[in-house]
Amino acid sequence: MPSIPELIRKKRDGEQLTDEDIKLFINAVTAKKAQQCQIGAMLMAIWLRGMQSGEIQTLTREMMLSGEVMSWPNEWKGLVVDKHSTGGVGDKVSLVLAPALAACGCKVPMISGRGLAHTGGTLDKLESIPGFNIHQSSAQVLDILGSVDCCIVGQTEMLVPADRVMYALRDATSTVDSLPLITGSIISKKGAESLSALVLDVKFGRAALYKDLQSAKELAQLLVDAGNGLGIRTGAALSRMDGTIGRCVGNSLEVMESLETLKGNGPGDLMELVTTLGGMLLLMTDMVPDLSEGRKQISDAVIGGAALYKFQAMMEAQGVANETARSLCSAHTDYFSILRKSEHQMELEAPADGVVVDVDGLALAQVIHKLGAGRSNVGEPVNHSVGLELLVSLGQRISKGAPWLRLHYEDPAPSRDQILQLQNALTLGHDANPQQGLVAEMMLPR
Ligand code: IUR
Repeated sequence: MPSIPELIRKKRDGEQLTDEDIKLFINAVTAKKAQQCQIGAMLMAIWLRGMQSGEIQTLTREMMLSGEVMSWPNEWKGLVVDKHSTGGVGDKVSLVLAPALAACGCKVPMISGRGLAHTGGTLDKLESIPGFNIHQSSAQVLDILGSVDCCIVGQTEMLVPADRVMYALRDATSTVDSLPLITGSIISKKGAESLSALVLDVKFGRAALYKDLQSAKELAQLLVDAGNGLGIRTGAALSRMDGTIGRCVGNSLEVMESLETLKGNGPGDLMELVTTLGGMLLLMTDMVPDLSEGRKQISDAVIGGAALYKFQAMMEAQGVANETARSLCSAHTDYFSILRKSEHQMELEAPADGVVVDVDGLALAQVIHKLGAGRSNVGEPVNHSVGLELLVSLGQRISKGAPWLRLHYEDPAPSRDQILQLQNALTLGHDANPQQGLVAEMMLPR
């Protein structure tokens, strides 16, 4: 049996690791037999030398097997689905998509994450709803899926423990941005959910992890191959992430916009993503004959109110008081009587007459992150009330002095530089640019 230093040497020198090598290493990580420095050295060797597709496949499988793998009743065969996004600004897709899929007959054990760098996290958003409990055991997830068909929860202690160790060390060793490590981390957790189908929203653009379509496609292909390799029907959408998704960014504000979407008043870009990703999942589970029927069923579930009903039931099942859940889902909700409103708001004005040709989502997200909407270190609290509302859309004509952005803030107040950064995020022109769809390409399993 090779020793851990021998495995590190092999990868360091650019050799391929065998299935046995990878299994041995992941077992040592999980059993805490590998020293932190050894794990760090292996991560760096993988970062530098990369991995062949067979190695990535084995890494993903062994990581998945490092902990509990969920199992579902036989009657749910073919129906259990989930979505993963590589992270965006104002990305509230999960809050609308999970209940919409449930309304279409799927079972959705959605395991989500917290905010990372400038991107928000679904769990943080949901925790801005008083009482919402993202901590649910596997037994509770099974129970909720039995009655409500969807839940959105955090990763339990038992699920993919190897990823927990490796992820923390990746941060500490500057090895986060390694394609094999990203693939193993994301897909092992989806594998442990024992899914029938998975759709990946791989973003590209200014506010995404990968800036250009080509590198996003490379990641998407690795993720799709690894998912299919585990027996999950896996597809991906490559979606543009330059501005914001919808008009609200920040935890409470995004919950508000999600609820409005579930009441049929959603912005077009959010609806495009929800119907595309949902339609792909319905197609991959053979619930519909083609993508356009899948899109239609998801859209009907959102517009017709069936998804809102599921969201209300999910909130109640995850700890929200019935009265609160009912009130949030009623026709004329006073959202700020339930969700916390920031103490201060400030409106920024258009500096000239013109047409909105660009809004820099990254610049906006960076400012509200610093004002408390996101966290800089794991475990820090976030201020759910901090965020912003865009008051204009791309292509809209606006007059000098008209408000275009409302900032919600508390302590700290925005500095002069931060206000300037927000103001510079708006580009005005003479003519509207032709609008491009958000989804540039789709990859569906054969
Ligand atoms: N999300 C994950 O679960 N794993 C990763 O490596 C990244 C994001 I980057």
